[in-house]
Amino acid sequence: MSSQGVVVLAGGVGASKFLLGLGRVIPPERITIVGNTGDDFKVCGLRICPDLDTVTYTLAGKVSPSRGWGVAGDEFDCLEWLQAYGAPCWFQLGNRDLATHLWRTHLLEQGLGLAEVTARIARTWGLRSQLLPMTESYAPTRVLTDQGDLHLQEYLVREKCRPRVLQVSYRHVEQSRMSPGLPEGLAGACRVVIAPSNPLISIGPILAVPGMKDLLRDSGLPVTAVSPLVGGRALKGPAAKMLKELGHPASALGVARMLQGVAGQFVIDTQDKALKKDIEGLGMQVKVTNTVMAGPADKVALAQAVMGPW
Ligand code: FO1
Repeated sequence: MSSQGVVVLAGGVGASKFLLGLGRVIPPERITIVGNTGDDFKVCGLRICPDLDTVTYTLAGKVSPSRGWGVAGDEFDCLEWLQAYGAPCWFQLGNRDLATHLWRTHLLEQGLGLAEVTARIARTWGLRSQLLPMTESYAPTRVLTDQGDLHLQEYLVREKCRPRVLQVSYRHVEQSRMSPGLPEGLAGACRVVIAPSNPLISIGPILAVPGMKDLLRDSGLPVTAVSPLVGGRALKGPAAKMLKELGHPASALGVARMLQGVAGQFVIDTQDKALKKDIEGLGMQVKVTNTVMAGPADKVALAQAVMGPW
């Protein structure tokens, strides 16, 4: 890889949209994606990697456009049969999507690492970028709430984000190691991008992998983050509610504070231009532009803004 590569830390839906745009601005082969696996989950013994799958399906043009996750046109009769057996079925797994989880679990049981398994699945669907899980071990994000300690997916999907959040933690992350391939990706890169993803449950787990922050800092590369909050609201997901309940400002400023010391450049939406000075006060360069990716042109324009000049 030439030194024109980009490493992107990515959550699910927002990150995937951004990656579609970035892949039109630089060749996709030059993009190394570090995917969050903190939202990984086990259903009937199957290993589900929602964010890795959302990135894969989106870049492959197979994602459900209405949901932003899962496979377009998928059907759910396997889930209906599972329900008849009494299996917990609040997590919607479509028939085609289940094939991915069956195959991933099978390969993991054969002894392959999650990085290799993810690469094989990505190759199957023609991804030209390199997709790496943040770690190969299982380090699920837990949400301590006023209704108990929940797996992230229980909080997000089963409880529909209703409980009040008291704490977010990344279980077993201290024992995890970053995936092979990341140092090489960084060695050929000219920039690290933190995609517009929830800082607590998408980017937080990636940065919590031991050595990750040091590796980014020691790379000497500019680290550019895109705010996932616009006008104090997340376009998708519970970022604003979670930040507020944990005592952070539910705004681009709150996100910038969480990324202080990691990102030196921050992209915020035009609706938030009043926050520019405060974020600059954190020692970050700030760019104000449209960050709402409604269509393909918006995605490309945002990727161009991120890539500079700064
Ligand atoms: N999100 C939901 O709101 N409801 C679901 O039933 C659901 C199932 C699901 C299955 C596979 C998958 O890859 C993603 C799925 N998601 C579902 C999305 C997921 O819960 C989250 O949006 C991410 O984990 C956070 O990025």
